[in-house]
Amino acid sequence: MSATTRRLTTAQALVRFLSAQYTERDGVRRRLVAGTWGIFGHGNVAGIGQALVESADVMPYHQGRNEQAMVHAAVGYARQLNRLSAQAVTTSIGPGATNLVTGAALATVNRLPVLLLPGDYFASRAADPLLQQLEHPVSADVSVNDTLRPVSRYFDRVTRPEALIPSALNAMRVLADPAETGAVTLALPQDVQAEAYDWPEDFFAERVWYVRRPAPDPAELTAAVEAVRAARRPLIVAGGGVHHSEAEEALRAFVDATGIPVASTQAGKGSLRHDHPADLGGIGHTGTAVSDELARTADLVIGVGTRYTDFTTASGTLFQNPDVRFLNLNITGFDAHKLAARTLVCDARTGLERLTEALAGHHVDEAYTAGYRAGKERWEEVVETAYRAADDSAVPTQTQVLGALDAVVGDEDVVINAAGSLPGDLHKLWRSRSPRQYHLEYGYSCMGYEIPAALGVQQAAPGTPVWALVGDGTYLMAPTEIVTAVQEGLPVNLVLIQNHGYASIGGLSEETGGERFGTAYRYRADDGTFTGAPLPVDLAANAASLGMDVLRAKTVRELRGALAEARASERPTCVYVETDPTPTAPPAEAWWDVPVAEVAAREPAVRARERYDSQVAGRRRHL
Ligand SMILES: Cc1ncc(C[n+]2csc(CCOP(=O)(O)OP(=O)(O)O)c2C)c(N)n1
Ligand SMILES: [Mg+2]
Repeated sequence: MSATTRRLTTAQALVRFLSAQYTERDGVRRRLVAGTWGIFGHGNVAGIGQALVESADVMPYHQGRNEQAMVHAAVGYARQLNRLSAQAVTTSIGPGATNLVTGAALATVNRLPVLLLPGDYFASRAADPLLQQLEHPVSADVSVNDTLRPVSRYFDRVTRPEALIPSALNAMRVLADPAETGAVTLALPQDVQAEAYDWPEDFFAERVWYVRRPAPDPAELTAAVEAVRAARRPLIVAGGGVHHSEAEEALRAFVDATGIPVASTQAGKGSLRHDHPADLGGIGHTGTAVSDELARTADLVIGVGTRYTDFTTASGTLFQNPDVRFLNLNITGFDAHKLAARTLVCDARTGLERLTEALAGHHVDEAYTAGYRAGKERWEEVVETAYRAADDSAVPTQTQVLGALDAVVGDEDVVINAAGSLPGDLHKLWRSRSPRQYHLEYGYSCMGYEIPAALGVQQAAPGTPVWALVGDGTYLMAPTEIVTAVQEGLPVNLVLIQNHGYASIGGLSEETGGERFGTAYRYRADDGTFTGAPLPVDLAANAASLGMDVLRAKTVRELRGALAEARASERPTCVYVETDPTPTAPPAEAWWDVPVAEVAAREPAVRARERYDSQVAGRRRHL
């Protein structure tokens, strides 16, 4: 160990430290924190901000417009790179910091790494209360940054310079740990950021964080192999862990060897290519008929890297075989133990490889494979019907928009979406051609993720066509990073679907007795409801005003042309399309629990409750 020291501020030391951190997996080394997004105000302008100027050669800086959006961009980046590289986000104190909360929750829910560096009050308390400081009357050390604790996988407030050393090391450990990763927050009191300290030189040495691939425990593996051999109707549920682990090849080898079919969650879709004979598409509430039918009768459900959200289990109603058992392969014990499963707590790729070896010679019955292949063919017809427009000169429906996009994209394109009616349509219909193509954020389903995430994905995959698909409601929630795309010359594509409000929640409201209340973007009518004419907004003009090229498509034919033009363009381009609301999406194949009023004065809610009670009766607890 060298005894030399370097005199730097805490902020300068942190930026230097971050620039020397690397991950390594499968022999590939990457920067752990590859860049820093930032919006400056007091709390970071003279601390981290000054440090970033000094370190511009080793720490790229990206200017954002909204703190939440900067986190989304960083999350998109990390997901595209299989969590092997992340970005940091620095903010001022107060509102800049609390704007991080939604992004942090999204990162943590989806198990995706992001480093958050909000400014904080003076550790010295020399000038309390600062502008934007929350004074908690009975807990003097509480600041607004404490709102980040429940949504962070690691949190520290660095109240002295030297406390940065353990804190920064722990932050890297959590960011790079596949079982623990998520949002990591280092709250940085602004006086400490500017304070000088004699840092041991070794703090700045290059450090490699190995992203481990733990193998299954031998006893767990033996039990798992027995369970698979005994199963007559096994079904794999592929989750996001397959992608994070880059286990797609291992999954395909397992499936080719055993004939066990794969249904996927929103995060797991694309684990097998859509045209693999054992790929059944999405599962659960937004799943395909063939997946959900198999799920109802499966005797062994093999979850690989899945969290089993209510969309996947149809709120506990999907897996109806009285003898169904679960086998969960997951890197976290927490997820592996869900549904009282047999567990394989290990890396997805390593676990699948070991299972394939141990099951050599095992294959499911031909009658079973023939059955699901026929079901898959029937569903392909459903997709064709939903995609096809009888008349090219007509206004497209939403599924016809997806059909037009399907016709234009290549294998490498990335399609990003998070909320509205698109996630359901995409989960049922999208034909994923490559592992990274289907980028659905459905852990947090956060309106406004799409556009900033497209920036992060584009930064991580230069030269790849990237599409953010958004509804009008989602667009209005967070169009800000269009400006950033223009500034950075990121040629992202935006498909903006105008249907005058929340089509998805409108439909849900109708089903659950809410009578579409408050879900349309319309003028207030004489009776006080928002049922007047649609609002005269022009979102295409809005996107153009932020600097995007805009192509307006009125018909299916124009849409196809516009999508092709956007894909070829080297500028950020928005394809704007107003859709025909005629429903052309296949209906849900499984339920989703949204509790309905048990007593109500209005008839629609009374009827909805009757339907609700009959669905609830089908819920199972798996023990
Ligand atoms: C930040 C956020 N707020 C609220 C919701 C609840 N929500 C889910 S979808 C949706 C409406 C989306 O509207 P739009 O983008 O126009 O898509 P459409 O439903 O019309 O397809 C809402 C409000 C959410 N998912 N995220
Ligand atoms: Mg809408």
